[in-house]
Amino acid sequence: MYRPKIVENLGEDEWIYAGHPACHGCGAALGLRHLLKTIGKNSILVVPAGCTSIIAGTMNAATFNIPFIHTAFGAAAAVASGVAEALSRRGRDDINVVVWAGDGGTYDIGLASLSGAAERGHNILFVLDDNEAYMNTGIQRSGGTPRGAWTTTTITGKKEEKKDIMKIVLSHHVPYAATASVAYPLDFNRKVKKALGIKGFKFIHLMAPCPPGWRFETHMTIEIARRAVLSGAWILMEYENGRMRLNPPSSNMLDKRRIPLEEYLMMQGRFKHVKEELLEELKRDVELRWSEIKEILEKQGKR
Ligand SMILES: Cc1ncc(C[n+]2csc(CCOP(=O)(O)OP(=O)(O)O)c2C)c(N)n1
Ligand SMILES: [Mg+2]
Repeated sequence: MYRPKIVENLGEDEWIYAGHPACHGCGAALGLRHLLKTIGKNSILVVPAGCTSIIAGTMNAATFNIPFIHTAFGAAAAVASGVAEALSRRGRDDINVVVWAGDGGTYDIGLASLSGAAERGHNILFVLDDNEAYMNTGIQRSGGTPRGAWTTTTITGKKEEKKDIMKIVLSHHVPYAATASVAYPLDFNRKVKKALGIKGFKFIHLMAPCPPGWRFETHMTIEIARRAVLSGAWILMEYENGRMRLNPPSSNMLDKRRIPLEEYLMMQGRFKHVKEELLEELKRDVELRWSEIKEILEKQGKR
């Protein structure tokens, strides 16, 4: 059977069965496949309400071949804290406790429990599966929806900027935090492995495009995720003990070697109403983000 090399590099084992009910082209299903290949069977996945609650299977069907806990929408990090502490008391430091939460379950309703778990420093890997809206309930805006994006509750485009969740997480002094993308699975794999090797609360923010919610054809998921990175709208980076590093290809993009932002935005129906003035504003948002990154790197260089 033909297998793309990239998947071979992540290993032969599959912990997510074929035939699951995710939409065609679902970025989250792909991210989960790669995540589970990396964390392996000695792991417990903790998942709040969201698309993954459905992908996990209904009635007597199960999609994941590892232990899986469904939690209330806001509670994933609190439940994972309890699981991690119980395992620790039993001396079971061989089991990974991994939260997989949507943007609604992280930026919004799950923020208090995330903050508590991060501040207490429980031994958890928290993966934010960001599809930039409440997709499971019909594409409502979240704090993670970017400015300009259409959703069913922002029909003329969201007016507010995407919340900077990374800054919030970093304010808890966590030992490891990174961004990742489903278009760069080996980078994601390396970051998950690295996080699992560190004790305490770790955070990975994974960009996972959603064909029905972002309004694009199902075979375009990877291309769109890749263009998010190549246009500089999504930046691959990692923080270890508060020190930031950019990762390829973002690490080569400080001098603006990027594709035009519209080559990312205009592939998606959710941005099709965006005209010149708003496009300029969205470009300014991206530039502002990059100038902040430059400033952080320069300050670090002086230390
Ligand atoms: C307290 C509460 N409010 C609302 C809901 C309904 N609900 C279930 S999933 C969901 C949206 C989840 O969005 P997100 O976290 O972004 O995950 P996605 O569906 O996009 O994967 C909502 C509003 C709920 N389950 N519990
Ligand atoms: Mg979502």
